[in-house]
Amino acid sequence: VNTWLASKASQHSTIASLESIGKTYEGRDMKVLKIGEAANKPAIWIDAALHAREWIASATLIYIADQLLNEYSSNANINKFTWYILPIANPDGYEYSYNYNRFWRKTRTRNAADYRGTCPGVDPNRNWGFHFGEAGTSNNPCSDIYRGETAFSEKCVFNMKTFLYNKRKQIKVYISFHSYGQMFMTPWGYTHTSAPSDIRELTRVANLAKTAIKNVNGKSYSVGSPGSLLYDAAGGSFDWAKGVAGIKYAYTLELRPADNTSGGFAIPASEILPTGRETYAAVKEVAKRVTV
Ligand code: VAL
Repeated sequence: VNTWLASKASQHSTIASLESIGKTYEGRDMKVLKIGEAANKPAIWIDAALHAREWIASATLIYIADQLLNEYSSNANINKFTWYILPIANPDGYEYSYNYNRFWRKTRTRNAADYRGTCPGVDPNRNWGFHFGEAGTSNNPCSDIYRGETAFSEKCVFNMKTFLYNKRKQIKVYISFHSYGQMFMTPWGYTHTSAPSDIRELTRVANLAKTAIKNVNGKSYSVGSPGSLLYDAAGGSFDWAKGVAGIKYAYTLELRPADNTSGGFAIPASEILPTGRETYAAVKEVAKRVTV
């Protein structure tokens, strides 16, 4: 992925550049592709595979990056923004999922609270510093929703939040790609009993994106908060983006498939392109509807 990103950045060097936003616990660079001219336009951030096993999220974002590079100069809804693209948000976990355990979700950090040393890893979507440690998180290092000792204990999460916080005035849209479930999620993840004050606007845009997805291959997405569709999940990235960084349009997408009977995390490769196409339509719809 990093080789591909580097070659794309040099092929499109007038509008693209590649930057490391820091190193992971195991020392891997986290590469963000920036698409846009030097001028400081409002920005859209998209990340994928914060959860290691959700490979379709990375593949989809790589497809979208390619399309954005091709269309940037000719599409006004795309080039009104600068784009920040992080295709692998948890590279240590991704590598582990790739080589050792396909269904690994967390980071690979050694946990101080894990005395036997048998349960590495923190859920990087429970490790953000907004309502940290609340509903839908665990203090058990062996749990797949282990939140970590403290907020931002995970280097990959810390690196992302530092970048996002520094650019919070520029970034208007935050989107995190996960799988699976076919859901277009709005904040808050930490509770299902309250919503942000501008939830109507966030839901309006999400519903337009949902229609854009349906129009490509007929796939149905549901729109709502994690707690209304699935379960509460405090300490997630999009809650922090909205609640602390003040990024108005903050979304988490659960991509294909709808359920475990149709592949779960191990979705067939034949679905990569269709997923890429319909998700790109959703992203373009958001870019079109967000006024800057
Ligand atoms: N499935 C995601 C998670 O568990 C959502 C709920 C944000 O982190």
